[in-house]
Amino acid sequence: MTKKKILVTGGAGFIGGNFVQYMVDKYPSYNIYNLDLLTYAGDLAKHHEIEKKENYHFLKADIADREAIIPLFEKEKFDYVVHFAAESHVDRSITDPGVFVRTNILGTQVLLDAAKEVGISKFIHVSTDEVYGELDFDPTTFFSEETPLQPNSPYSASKASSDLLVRAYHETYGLPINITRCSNNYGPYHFPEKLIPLTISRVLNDEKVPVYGDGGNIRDWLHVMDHCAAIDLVMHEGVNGDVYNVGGHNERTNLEVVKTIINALDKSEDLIEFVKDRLGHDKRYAIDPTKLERLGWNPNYTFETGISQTIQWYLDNKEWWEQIISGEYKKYFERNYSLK
Ligand code: NAD
Ligand code: TDX
Repeated sequence: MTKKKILVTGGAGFIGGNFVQYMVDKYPSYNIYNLDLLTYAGDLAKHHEIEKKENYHFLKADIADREAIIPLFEKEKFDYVVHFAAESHVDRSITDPGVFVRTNILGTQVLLDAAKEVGISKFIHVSTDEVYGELDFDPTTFFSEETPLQPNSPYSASKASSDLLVRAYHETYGLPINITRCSNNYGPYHFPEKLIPLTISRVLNDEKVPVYGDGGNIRDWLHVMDHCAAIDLVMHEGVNGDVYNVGGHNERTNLEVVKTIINALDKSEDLIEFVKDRLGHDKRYAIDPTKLERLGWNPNYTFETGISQTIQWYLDNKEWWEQIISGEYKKYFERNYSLK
């Protein structure tokens, strides 16, 4: 029997990387192809344990490069595409939106054209709750799959645009698809420009932690392995054409998150430095995951168990994040913040 071929785009990044490892281990009967351009956010060091496995393959390519992507699909005839590759950092989208339009919108369209021309079993598009815009602080309100799209940042606008293209290829050409929209992920291999790994790495180095505005903005935290299990389920059981929200009811203010980490590491809250707010900073995200729960998904982690596991992982894997914060990223951080 020929092995199913699963193309994972962005598999050198944070969530795609965890998903590739999860799939390679769980499904020896599938061939997993990790396609990634290896931008500043991608690295292959994280895959040292799986890179010799027979069912893991790496392809270096740009999803927006039509001349590379279409022939690749013609040659490999993938069964599934799980599409993570994107520019993912909101702050970078505020200073440089152009690359977000190219990668997130044009890159998705190239992949959709390739999938349409060659024919696939399903295209799973990994999106974000940020496409719904922001909620106010009323704790009884949540994003459902029917919430209108109202993205506020150049990042979320580019993701919403790609969601609409995926939907259109389903409606117009009958391409089999699912779209998933998850809340903020955290866990191993999270790039240290995002709030949780930034806080852990800076606190461990006794450096100030920049908290935007008054720290009262709320995010709904999802452990990356719970997200991987959700995508696996949607890939195999999701109803063709449907959207699924992914989130585990773990709302915290940013200040609560930062204080939790500082206290777990037994450091002083004096490390907190309130800085200028992010432009257009969304107040609150919160997911209603009922539809996915009906499909059979439930998170394994609470925020408490997940954050402890994550902090321990950063303590055990210093060499991974230290080599990142010592390079190009250090220059980015210095350009964007003026902290001691
Ligand atoms: P990430 O920034 O860690 O990784 C992105 C990966 O995509 C990197 O490996 C990068 O090299 C690759 N990439 C970028 N441009 C590319 C291109 N042109 N061609 C090929 N590869 C390219 O991102 P992440 O946090 O792992 O997010 C993955 C996906 O999940 C994104 O689509 C993001 O919008 C979505 N998402 C993320 C979160 C979160 O909390 N991190 C939450 C909701 C949704
Ligand atoms: O230094 C910081 N200080 C701070 O207060 C940083 C980097 C962030 N913040 C705040 C901004 C947000 O309210 O913390 C919150 C989380 O910020 P990020 O980690 O940048 O994530 P967010 O902007 O919420 O977006 C994330 O979740 C949704 C991912 O980066 C997106 O890719 C995903 O779609």
